[in-house]
Amino acid sequence: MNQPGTPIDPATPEVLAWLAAQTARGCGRPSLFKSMLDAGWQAAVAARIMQLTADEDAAFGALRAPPVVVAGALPFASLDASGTMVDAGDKWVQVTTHRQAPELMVFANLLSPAECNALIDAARPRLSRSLTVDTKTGGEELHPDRTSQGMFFTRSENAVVQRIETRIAKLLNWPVQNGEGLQVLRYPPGAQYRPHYDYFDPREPGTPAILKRGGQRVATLIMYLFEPEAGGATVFPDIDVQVAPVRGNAVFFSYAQAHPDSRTLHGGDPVTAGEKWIATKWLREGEFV
Ligand code: PD2
Ligand code: ZN
Repeated sequence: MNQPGTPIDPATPEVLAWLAAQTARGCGRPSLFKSMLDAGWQAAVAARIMQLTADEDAAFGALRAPPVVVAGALPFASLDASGTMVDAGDKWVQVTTHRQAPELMVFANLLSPAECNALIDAARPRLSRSLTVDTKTGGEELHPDRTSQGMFFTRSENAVVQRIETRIAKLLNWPVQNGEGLQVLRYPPGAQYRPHYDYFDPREPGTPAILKRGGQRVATLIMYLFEPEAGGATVFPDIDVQVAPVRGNAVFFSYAQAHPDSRTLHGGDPVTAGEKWIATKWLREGEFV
């Protein structure tokens, strides 16, 4: 096995010779791909070595390893006896929407107006055009799917951030240390966040490097800090859910599988008037360092 991060070309002469020999024996392309997976090759690497066409890639999908299922528990909110309230430590929070498969909740007034303002004021001077994690390298890149501006707080960076992180940890039964730093995004008019998954695609070559900092993402909490005058809903096309960006409210969803079967495809609709501000907390399997 290659050491993670070692930039070597996996298509060694030995592998290419083996592929040629199998082909000469009459072994078909699907069987060849399956043999590589059985021998422990990652699907994305095998696909690259075999130079699969887009059609083959789609057709061989069923041969790939089953979705990566995150072992162990997931973040979750424990409802009280009424089924509508959750204890978040320093306050009780009302659940206005609750769905399963995927687990999804909308919380009302998770943040106070003063907390929303404090995050915006601290974030504003540090905004820059949003980056996303580059799944090819594990670094960061400017991404055309995200036309907002953003910044990251470090964990516990100031008193308000610390208070909110402690509240989220209690709300979702998940250790503070397993959370990434809060990300704040500002969407000016016209900005949007095209539909995507928040987990890191196991087939991407940069994913092993990303996962070293606490494993997979297993849940997302998007908190609305400032309401646009129009547009800006968070949408989940696979489950036909739209969440209005109401100031202080938040939407939570978890994903046990780093796979589209999680049905957690989601995006931010374009803001059509005014500005939208959010803070996102992504939760990892393990301690985020
Ligand atoms: O701002 C949103 O509605 C949004 C949509 C999709 C935020 C995120 N993803 C995110 O922060 O991951
Ligand atoms: Zn997202």
